[in-house]
Amino acid sequence: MKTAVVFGVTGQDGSYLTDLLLSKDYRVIGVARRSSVDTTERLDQNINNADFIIVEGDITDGFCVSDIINKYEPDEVYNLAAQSHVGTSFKQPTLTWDVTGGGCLNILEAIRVSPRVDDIRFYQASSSEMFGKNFTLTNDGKYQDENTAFMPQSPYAIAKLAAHHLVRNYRDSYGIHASSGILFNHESERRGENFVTRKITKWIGRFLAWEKQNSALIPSLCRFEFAGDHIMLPRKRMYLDMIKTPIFSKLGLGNLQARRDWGHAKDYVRGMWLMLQQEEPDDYVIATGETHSVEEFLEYAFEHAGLGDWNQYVYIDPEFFRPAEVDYLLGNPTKAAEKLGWRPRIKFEELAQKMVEADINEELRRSGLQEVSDGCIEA
Ligand code: NDP
Ligand code: GDR
Repeated sequence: MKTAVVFGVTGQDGSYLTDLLLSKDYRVIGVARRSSVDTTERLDQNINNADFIIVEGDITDGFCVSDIINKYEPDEVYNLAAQSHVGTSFKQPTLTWDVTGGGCLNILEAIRVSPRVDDIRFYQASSSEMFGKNFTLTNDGKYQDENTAFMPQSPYAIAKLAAHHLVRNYRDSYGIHASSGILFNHESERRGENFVTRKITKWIGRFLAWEKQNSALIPSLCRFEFAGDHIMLPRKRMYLDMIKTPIFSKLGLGNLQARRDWGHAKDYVRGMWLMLQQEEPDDYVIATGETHSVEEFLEYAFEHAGLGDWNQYVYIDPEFFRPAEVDYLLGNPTKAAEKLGWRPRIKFEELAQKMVEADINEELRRSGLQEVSDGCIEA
């Protein structure tokens, strides 16, 4: 039985990677940092699996990282731990540097000094954010691949790029089997709620549950009306007393023109695993090869939820604009397809559908309302 250590196990990718590795009969050691509240919600499905062990650890503590690697003697180590929010990295640049950059160095050093250095394979979660403003322009169009030069635009991307170069340097200098996956944005029903796709689908779920809860009270309700940054219920003043929360805040967003190459996290963790099954370590772009704007995601998600024109529900909040932006990301995953046999199974529309449906059902359930059945959402 192979053993894998997963740093960042409580995150979106950590949870999907754990599902995948356990399905392949690995023993998984998931490293979670100490927190005052439980952070293992995404791992509930595996918590009673005897092959899954959660250990406490923080990647900014080199001794702790070394102890874990020496104690559990892994065959594979995945570094998914990071301060992973680009917007937050502008507000907490030092912390981002220590966790997202320094954390990777701590793991590489722990592997380098381990007596089992030749038996350990390492995966680093690099990011398309490292390309920042840059792209490759050919007759086939504008995209990023393994040969595109990096031009990072945030403290997060700069920390990721430092880690990316460290991985290459440790591979070249010490012969460590270390690979970096340059992953483009990947989302899911388990995505953190302050990333833009999930923020949108979560809002839709909460709004529909709120609307449904109140219209259950008032059969003749004329839906709602719009006022400034709020949506109001109901039009008829006589019902106001019966309604607990007559107003609902609109969805505040920043730059809607940014374009991203969005895939599903479940596909992307398969790419991580495939990289570590190769004889030689290397770097690979993992992406869908499609690009869409935030506005297109909004349009699609609101349509699918049966809400129609998103413009009525959204306001632009300057708080969510970043000091520097990455405008255009479109990955070319040809190398991953040719060398790893990796291809995305879920693309933009199915991804958005899955997220919208999951959030509507979760919010309806939470409000004690009946869930909608697959693929038939009606507002
Ligand atoms: P998440 O933000 O969901 O997860 C990050 C994980 O890192 C969480 O488990 C978090 O723990 C953990 N973590 C944060 N700080 C520390 C620390 N000091 N010590 C130990 N663990 C820590 O990210 P994703 O799952 O989306 O992404 C996984 C990795 O891939 C990240 O490195 C991210 O930067 C990178 N990436 C992600 C992409 C995406 O689109 N999702 C694309 C490209 C790269 P806690 O739960 O306690 O907060
Ligand atoms: P990103 O993802 O920065 O690409 O990093 P995010 O979803 O945060 O932003 C995508 C784009 O949407 C714009 N945007 C908003 N973003 C957020 N979070 N909230 C808003 O209200 C909002 N309004 C507009 C952003 O400006 C941006 O252009 C993600 C993370 O998972 C990184 O860890 C990972 O490395 C990259 O993807 C690839």
